[in-house]
Amino acid sequence: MKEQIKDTVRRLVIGHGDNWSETLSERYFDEPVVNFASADDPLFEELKSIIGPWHRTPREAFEAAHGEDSWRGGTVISWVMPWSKGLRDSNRPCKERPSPEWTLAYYLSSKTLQKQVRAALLDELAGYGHRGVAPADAPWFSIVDTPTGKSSTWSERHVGYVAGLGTFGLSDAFISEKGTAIVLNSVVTDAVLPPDSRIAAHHQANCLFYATDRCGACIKRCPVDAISRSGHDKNRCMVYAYGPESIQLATERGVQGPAGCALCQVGVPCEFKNPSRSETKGA
Ligand code: B12
Ligand code: SF4
Ligand code: SF4
Repeated sequence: MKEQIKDTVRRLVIGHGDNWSETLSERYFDEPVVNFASADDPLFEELKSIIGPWHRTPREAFEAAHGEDSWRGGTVISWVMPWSKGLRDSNRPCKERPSPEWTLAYYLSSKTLQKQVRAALLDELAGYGHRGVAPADAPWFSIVDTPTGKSSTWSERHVGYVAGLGTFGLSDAFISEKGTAIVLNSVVTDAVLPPDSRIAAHHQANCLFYATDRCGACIKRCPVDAISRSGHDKNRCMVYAYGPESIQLATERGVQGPAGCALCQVGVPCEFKNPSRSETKGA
């Protein structure tokens, strides 16, 4: 069944009508990488301390959709959607704002593609007799204000970490085997499937800064100094990537919403691969 689910996610992403750029003559997204976590992995409960008590467990997510005591165990399916080389090439020379192609790709993927892929996957699982929920589309999903910046009730990156898809970087970005120029999605299902293992030594192991004491390339890529050796300033990043000037630029580009940014996710060693796979401390 795992292989069927992987094939389904690949088909849904690759075949989606919005996964094509006329100007680049290329897809926005390459083939996704799909992993599985046991929904009862104790790490999901620990996320309430790591992130905050507002973060939901898979069981809570499922029971909010299907009723109290409906949970009999299950799986979280988490997937990485890597941005294509053409799209990354378009954003790499940018020093101030993202390329027009990036803005359009960000808009299409967040407004339609991701939502429709999650819904279509849940439909396919229902065909096999399994119930599920897409937390990102649930009525309880929200972005939460904290003193250090925005958080959420379902963090796709932390879920990806539990599923063994990668780790966090100095810039806060999630570094997968397909790098950091990615989008992450997940659904919870009551299908009980063997989980993938977490091979990373710790939650920052894929980042060269933490693995080797070198790098910091993302610091230089950020136009507003939101990244430093002490990490990522989320508030500064948010104002730049989603604030009024970004919305104005998106409007000029014919898109409703912010223009996005992600300059720290291209032109860096972790752009399209896990850079610490062959480089470890002292190696
Ligand atoms: C709120 C939000 C933001 C906020 C805050 C980001 C943040 N760091 O949390 C702001 C506005 C700054 C932001 C900016 C951007 N975002 Co945003 N954002 C989100 C959103 C909606 C929620 C994030 C969330 O819940 N954070 C929770 C907090 C707690 O995470 P955190 O502080 O980074 O977590 C740290 C600690 O938990 C710590 N930690 C400490 N101890 C331990 C122990 C363990 C075991 C673990 C696992 C972790 C851990 O590790 C983390 C890193 O320091 C997600 C979508 C989603 N639902 O997940 C997208 C998301 C994170 N954003 C995304 C993107 C692409 C962007 C932008 C590029 C903007 C754009 N779209 O153009 C920038 C990139 C910023 C950056 N350098 O990473 C992608 C991430 C892609 C990636 N490779 O990481 C996401 C996942 C959307 C998606 N579906 O793909 N975003
Ligand atoms: S550019 Fe270097 S320091 Fe920054 S997240 Fe990537 S590997 Fe880590
Ligand atoms: S997304 Fe843009 S503003 Fe935010 S940290 Fe990366 S480069 Fe800086």
